[in-house]
Amino acid sequence: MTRIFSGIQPTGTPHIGNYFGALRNWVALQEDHECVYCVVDYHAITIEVDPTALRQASRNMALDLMACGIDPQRSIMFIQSAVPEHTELAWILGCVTSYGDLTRMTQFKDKSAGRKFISAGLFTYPILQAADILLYRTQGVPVGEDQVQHLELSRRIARRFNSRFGEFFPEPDPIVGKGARIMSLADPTIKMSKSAGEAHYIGVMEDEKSIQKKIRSAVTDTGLTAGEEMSPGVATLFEILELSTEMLGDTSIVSELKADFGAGKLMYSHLKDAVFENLMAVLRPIQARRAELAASGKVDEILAQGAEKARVIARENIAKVRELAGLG
Ligand code: AQP
Repeated sequence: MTRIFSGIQPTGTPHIGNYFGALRNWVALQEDHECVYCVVDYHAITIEVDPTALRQASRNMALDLMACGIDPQRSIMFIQSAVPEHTELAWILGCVTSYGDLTRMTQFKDKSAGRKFISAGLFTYPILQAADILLYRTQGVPVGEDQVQHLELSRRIARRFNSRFGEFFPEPDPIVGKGARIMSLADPTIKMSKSAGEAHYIGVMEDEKSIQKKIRSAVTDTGLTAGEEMSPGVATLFEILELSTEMLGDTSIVSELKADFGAGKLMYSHLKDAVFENLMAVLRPIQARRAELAASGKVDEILAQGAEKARVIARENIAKVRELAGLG
């Protein structure tokens, strides 16, 4: 069975970009793949975070993942730092990674811009990401579009390791579906993300009133006449509507509103109402599940079991890597 790996940073609540771009694919892939899903706390410390808050955030993210549909009975779910083989492999892979390749990573340029202190960890982040993926000899990685460049680097790192030490790692393929780049509703020229600020994302667990307010104040345009090209803000609203209605199994409202748009008579308030109603119909059950899971108090036990299963694979693969690389 094909093995899948993916990770998410415990930097607050997941947003609907994370959900539509990655997490719902994580859930679907559980049906017929061996899935390994990780809360990547080593990645989170590449920038300054409060240690107590981080430990809690990792557990909260695990609860969020389960609420979204990750089933720890079927998938291996754990916190990255509980499997230290990730960092051991990262060192080894760092020795087959080209410095020039790292300097071309656009995410580093974006994330380091405007920072007073730029950690070496932020720069070498893609090597740790390659280690996360390759440690499980992963074949497929469901990600949003912003991670495709890093995945291409992981493939190059796997090739270099294989040619220097002997064939061992498969080259992981990106799995990129619809919704792989959801834009901010407050500024549809930038990606929906938490680091851009509160206004720029809708949290999966966010309060209904707050979601409604963000959708109502989403940037559109001053009204277009028939035949004009859709503005980025309106396109983003339609994308969220389409993704939500697809999940709910009835997309007829999308065709109706698109026909109105084509005829130049779409009222954006109708579009926004439809986005809010359908998005909430997707999010409400997830939010209800999240509340139940938090009350059950079992997250530590689930994560410990996940880490144990992950370590079985990790130990076996790191032993082989050490042997191939002449270490120990
Ligand atoms: N806007 C997005 N649209 C679609 N997919 C997205 N992903 C992230 N943003 C979007 C995908 O979600 C997965 C987890 O991403 P992550 O761990 O990199 O999450 P994050 O960095 O915490 O997400 P943010 O909020 O977007 O982070 P910042 O603010 O740091 O940039 C990945 O598969 C990612 O592609």
